[in-house]
Amino acid sequence: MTVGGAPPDAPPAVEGAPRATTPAAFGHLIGGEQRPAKDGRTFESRNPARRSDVVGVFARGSPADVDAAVAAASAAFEGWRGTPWPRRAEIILAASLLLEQRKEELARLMTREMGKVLTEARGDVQEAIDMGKFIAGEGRRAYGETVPSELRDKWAMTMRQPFGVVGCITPWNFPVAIPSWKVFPAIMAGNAVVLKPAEDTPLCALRFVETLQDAGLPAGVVNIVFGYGEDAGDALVRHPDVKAVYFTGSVATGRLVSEVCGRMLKKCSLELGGKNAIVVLADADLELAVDGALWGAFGTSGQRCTASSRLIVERPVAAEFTDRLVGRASQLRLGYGLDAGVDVGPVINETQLQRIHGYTGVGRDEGAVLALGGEIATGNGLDDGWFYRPTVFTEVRPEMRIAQEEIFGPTTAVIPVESLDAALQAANSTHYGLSLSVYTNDLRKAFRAIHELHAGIVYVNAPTIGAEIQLPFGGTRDTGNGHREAGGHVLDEFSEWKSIYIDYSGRLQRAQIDTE
Ligand code: UN1
Repeated sequence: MTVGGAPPDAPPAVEGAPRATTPAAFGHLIGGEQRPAKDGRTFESRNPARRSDVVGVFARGSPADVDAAVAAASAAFEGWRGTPWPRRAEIILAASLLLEQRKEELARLMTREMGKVLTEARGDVQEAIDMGKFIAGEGRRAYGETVPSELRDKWAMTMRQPFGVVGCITPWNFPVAIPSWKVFPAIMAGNAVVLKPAEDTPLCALRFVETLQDAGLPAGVVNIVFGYGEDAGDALVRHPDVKAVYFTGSVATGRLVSEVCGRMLKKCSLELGGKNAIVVLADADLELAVDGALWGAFGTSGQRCTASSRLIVERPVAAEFTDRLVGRASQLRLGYGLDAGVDVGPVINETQLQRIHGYTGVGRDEGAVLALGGEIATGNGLDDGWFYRPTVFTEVRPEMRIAQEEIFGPTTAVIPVESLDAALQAANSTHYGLSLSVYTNDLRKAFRAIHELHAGIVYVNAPTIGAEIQLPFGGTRDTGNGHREAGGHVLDEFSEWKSIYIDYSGRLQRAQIDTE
């Protein structure tokens, strides 16, 4: 296998545009260089809107590749840890500015590699830019504390220290933003990283890390092993030299990651999805709520852990809300996200398509009313992609599986309720607790909802998607294990504290004993 870009017989790669030629081949990024898999295995990344379009062929990681990447990260760690915080920040800021320059190119690649429409892909890259700029500010902050000692002539203070080599495992739905949420703060704090991006979006991850290298990041500080969870991801989590693991993905995989980390006494931060709800109260601005539901449920084809997959509506306005929603959703145009006028792109792959369709059967069997969609979309140029029609179920009860389980597709469930109390109870009735929202013009009801909705993120008069990086991101219950990404406290996730005592009395002073 040749690595590092287009093979000799291929024309220069034009990202964002399908090619009919031999696809480019890419190796793992280890110690600043692309390397083929030790066992020579590869896998393809394909355009989900045009299955015949192969975005690239990638090294498929095995435990041996993970070993090599961790060794490269370990070798780079000491030098990086010793690099002053402001200098590390400058590199991150420079990478963010490069991302700004490359935003369009990267967004087009993203649409090609995972399907989200171009405007949303631009937003994904923007979220990474925001994260880089935000965290770079820590380079001249990252304050520790000076703390009074109980003894005379003794000084006490704290400082942050990195963990060492950390592992980041990221999903395909935000293929630049989510790696940035983990990698930028990890390296800001002085860690070295091995990143295992989702097998569906390897090239987005590579392009993201290349901006860091182009901005001056020393080789080996961030490494990538491509491939699948069961071999590369698992080996990364189990590696004894990986001191902390940051994972975004499914609850089932998160439990496995957490079990291994628990046994090995590693720090483990999990972000595991949601079954988010918009509550629409009878006094709400209904058109605003429909706008929000449409964006929250069908943006990114519903493939966000923040997606508005439940719409809990007070009975007096449920019929009108549903009619307007179905009317608007039926107008959404499916297609390739690089084509003008497309509102909704494909879903990521065939497995997901079948899973989403399977839930349509589940909803029907449970007695919910299918008001829109419920089918795989074909014709009009959609046959070569994984497209699913925006789907709306109505007359859904909170306990139904389609109202409890994360579908991760363009399917939403309208749940009529009789009161604010019933709405809040229904909203809190799943195992997840990522993002919940309420539409109301009644201040008292809004504040009651803010107080009682049990989630990591609550919105008022906005849908469940649209988190900004300067606030903590994460959720309660099975959405995670109590950690938050992003936000002003993010360095707490990526560093540990060192407490320092300096005794300048010149004599032995015993704490707790020689106090006056
Ligand atoms: C995700 O779906 O995993 O709030 C992340 C949002 C985005 C991030 C979503 N800013 O929807």
